[in-house]
Parts: sequence; structure tokens; C-alpha cells
Amino acid sequence: MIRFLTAGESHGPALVTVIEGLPAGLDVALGDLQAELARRRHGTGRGRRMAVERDEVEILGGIRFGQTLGSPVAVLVRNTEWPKWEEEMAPLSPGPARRRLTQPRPGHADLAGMLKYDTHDARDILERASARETAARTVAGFLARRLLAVIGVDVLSHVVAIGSVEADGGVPEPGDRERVDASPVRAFSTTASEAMVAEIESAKEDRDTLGGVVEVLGYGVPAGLGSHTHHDRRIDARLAAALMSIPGIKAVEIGDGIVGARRRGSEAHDEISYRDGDFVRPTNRSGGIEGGMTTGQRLRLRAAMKPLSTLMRPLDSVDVDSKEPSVAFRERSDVCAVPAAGVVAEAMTAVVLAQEAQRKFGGDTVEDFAGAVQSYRKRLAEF
Ligand code: EPS
Repeated sequence: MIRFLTAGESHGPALVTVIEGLPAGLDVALGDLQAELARRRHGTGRGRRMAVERDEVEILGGIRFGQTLGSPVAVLVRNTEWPKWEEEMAPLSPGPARRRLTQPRPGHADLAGMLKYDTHDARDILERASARETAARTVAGFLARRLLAVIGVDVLSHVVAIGSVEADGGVPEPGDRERVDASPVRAFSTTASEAMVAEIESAKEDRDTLGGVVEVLGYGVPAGLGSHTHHDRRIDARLAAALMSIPGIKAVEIGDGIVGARRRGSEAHDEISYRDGDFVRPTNRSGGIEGGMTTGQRLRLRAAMKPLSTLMRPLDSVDVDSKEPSVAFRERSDVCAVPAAGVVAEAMTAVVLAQEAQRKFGGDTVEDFAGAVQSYRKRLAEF
């Protein structure tokens, strides 16, 4: 089973991703990985760091001559901002910190983390709670996507809401990736994109922050990934957990999950017919998942992100040293990170799809894997 771990603090020297379980023979190009990391940095509403951070990548293991070996892949993403933090984040110097952060931000991991790990410096917590870590997840997502590409599966996200501005309902196809990425907020429609940019500019002027909603679409996903047979094999549960694990994500919807709950059964499902040797559905309200298994229809998931909790007009808090009322500390931050969250949501979705595909089809080499998928597709065609 493919699995991955990441390590590294937001302002530490680097992030590391270790991903294992990939078959041998997967083509990997450094330029493509760098391009994927750049997609995550882009977007109106990101702070100054995103303009200067370069995500310097080094492959440390698992890849030889541009192909995976079947051994764990280890990738280092250097924080090019590290020189500014060398003292404050020094791994070995005895300290102390020049500035201890003692007024936790409501909505952030600060207070719960300080209580749990017994520290009066929120930096000990926020450095790892920071969404910087999602750069390392993007590496894992990139490799998972390479595997999915072998069997013609593609994953694409777009932003469907920023604050109170909603997109008009258009859904991109795989060929629309460049168009979505060209939008400063990764929205599919130009009108929505402009309104979302205006919403972010206005929040920035008010020194406030914004959340929003991203939609993730999976194309070419074969029927039968995941399983109804056990709680932890249901792919909707696994995808929801994967998306919910992204910092700031507070709700996940599969297909018409939320609106569907208000409909009658006669209006809530996707009727089945048989045409030209295939089972077809006139609608896709399920979002491509029934009974914890993919149906072969387009996968459609949504993830809602809360507004960022680092505010330039900080909320009320308490100083953990004096216990006196205070306002939360301020850190350099973003106004809105929803466009980036979409790229991370693609990565997490790709990891789960690759895991489930590999669980089903196995294979120590890309050829074994592709061969198993091909014979399964043949079986489905003859069903
Ligand atoms: C983040 C705050 C900002 C973001 C950062 C996440 O960082 P800084 O405080 O260094 O300016 O830029 O995001 C990234 C570094 C990234 O790569 O996405 C936070 O508080 O979570």
C-alpha cells in the first residue's frame, strides 16, 4: 500500500517527503515536479513569502535515471527563506527564542497545541501546523498522479467560492487545466474569477481574511475502487479524511451530499440504463461513489476552507504567561489560501486514488500494474 510521511517546520531548513509503495519504472521529471509545486504557490491572496519562496527540490532516494526503483522515494524541499530564520529555528542551539509568542490566535492550533505539548511559545506549535507542510504533500500527490496517469486517471480542482462570491456552476474538463491555473484564483469562469479577486482585495483592505470552497474532479476513474465490505475501505470515507486533513478544511461534500439530503429519494439518485455495451447514468448526483466504491462516473468532491485565523486586526485572546486579556499575536500570513488548497486537495485525492488503485491492481512494476488494470477493464467490458 502506498503511504507517505512528511517532516519539517514552516521556517525550518527544509521539508522532507518519504513515499513508499510506488512500483518501479514510473517516469519522473524534476521540471514537472517543480511546476506542480509552483501551482500551489500561486494565487491572489497569498502573502509576500509566496513571492520569494522558491521550493528548491532535491531527490534523495528511490529514483534513478528518471524512473522510480520501487524503493522509498525521498524528496527534500528546501525553504529558501531559511537564512532569515536560522537563529530563531536553530535545531541545536539552546535558545532562548528572541520573541516568544504567548497570545494564541483563536482558530489556530496555538492554544490546544500549547496545552497539549506544554509550551508557552506558540511557535513550537504553529511551525508544524502551518500550511507550509502542504508543499511536502504536493510532492506525494505529484508521484501519485504519475501512477494514475499510467491508467488514464486525471485529477483537477477549481475554486467554486471565495467568501460570499460563488462561481456559476461550470465544470472544467482535463483539457481546461491551463485555463483554471491561469485564473489568479483558479476559478473556471472569468466572471467568477474577477469577482473573487475583488472580494480578496476588499478583505485585504479591511485587513481581514477569507475562506472558500474548492471542487475536486476525478476523470477516468475505473468502477470498483474502494469497497463496501469494511468501514475503513469505503473510498468516500478515505477521501473525506484525506481532504479534511488539509489545514483549514472544515467540511467535505461528496457529489450532491448536502443538497441531496434535502431531496426525496426519487430525486436524489442516478438512474441506470444500458447503452452500447455500457451502464450509463443520465445524472451524477452521487459524485461518482456508491456504497464506498467508485462507479466509473466522474468523481466530484468539495472541500470548504475556513477563513485564515492569522488576522492583521487580531481577535481577543489571553496571554498564557500573565493570564491577562490581550489580543492574539500577529504573524506574516496570507489573506486567502483557497486557490492553493485546491492544488493540495488534488494531491490528497490523487494519493487516495493511487492507494486504492494499487491495493486493487498491485504490481511491483508499472507494467504489472498497467497489465492488471487492462485485464480488469476487459472483464468489465465483457460483464
Ligand atoms: C502560513 C503563513 C505564511 C504562508 C505559509 C503558511 O507563511 P509566513 O508566515 O512564513 O509568511 O506563506 O505558506 C507557505 C509557506 C506555503 O508554502 O504555503 C501559515 O500560517 O500557515
